[in-house]
Amino acid sequence: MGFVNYEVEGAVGILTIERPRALNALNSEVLDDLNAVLDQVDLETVRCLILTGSGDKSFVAGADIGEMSTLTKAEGEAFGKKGNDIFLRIEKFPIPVIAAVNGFALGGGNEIAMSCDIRICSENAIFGQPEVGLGITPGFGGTQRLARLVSPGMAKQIIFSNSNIKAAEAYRIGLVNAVYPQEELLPAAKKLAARIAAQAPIAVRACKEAINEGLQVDIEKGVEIEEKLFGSCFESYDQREGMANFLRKKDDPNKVKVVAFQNK
Ligand code: CO8
Repeated sequence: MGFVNYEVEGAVGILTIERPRALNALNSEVLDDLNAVLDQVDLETVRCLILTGSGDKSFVAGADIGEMSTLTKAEGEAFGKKGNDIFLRIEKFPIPVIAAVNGFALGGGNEIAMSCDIRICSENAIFGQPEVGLGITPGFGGTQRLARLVSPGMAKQIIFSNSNIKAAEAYRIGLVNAVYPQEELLPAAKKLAARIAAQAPIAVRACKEAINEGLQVDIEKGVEIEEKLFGSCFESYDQREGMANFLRKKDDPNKVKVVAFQNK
């Protein structure tokens, strides 16, 4: 795919946005390619995705400012919807998605990272929503996800003042879960993804759905959502075998084994 490379290593899929001449900025073609690559993910075998950017300077330097510069109001709204539809698809993608933020994550770059389930970054990562400096609002979910992920007050400060933040500050406010030297970032993302991929896939998917759906409703409805998803895991091979393995292990520690979950 032109601007998005997709590779599979074991049960982990790695999507790399590759538009190095524009620091991986998102134009319509990149967004289309990303959507097409998501279509290719084989959910039978791939259990976790990593999203990263090419090179060691930029994850994604935002939406393409050249493409946006002449849009009409209607075209602006349509471009916002195009990005939002794809970012919602990432957010709701059945398997977990880890953003490995390897440099600038500005505007649409921070927004795509926030649509992933987990964010880790390199020490040189810079996050920000510079849109008000360009005369627009964040348009790919930034006002919504940043306020939910950090806090409304912190999101407003970052967005209103067009202030970029460094990796350490992103970690302090909870925007990323961990910071690594650049060369250790992808290996760390792969290690985390492989660990997730080794768990019972039906259960991991259900956890993602429960957390995402539950955050949209009050606690009573949230626990109902969890109950249904919890119940849905029973009678699966993975639930039976996961629990039987624990019980065998209790009888005889020599019987400890790693369960090969089968996604069924
Ligand atoms: N769009 C298009 N091209 C870009 C972008 C971008 N967002 N970012 C960088 N580039 C290009 C530069 O134009 C340059 O191209 P060229 O070599 O042809 O001149 C190349 O990438 C390298 O960039 P720089 O020379 O500027 O590199 P520096 O190291 O000097 O600076 C920065 C790096 C600080 C990242 C700088 O490039 C920069 O500030 N980029 C713009 C960052 C930005 O403002 N991003 C937010 C964009 S707005 C947005 O994302 C809104 C999302 C919602 C949209 C909703 C639509 C309705």
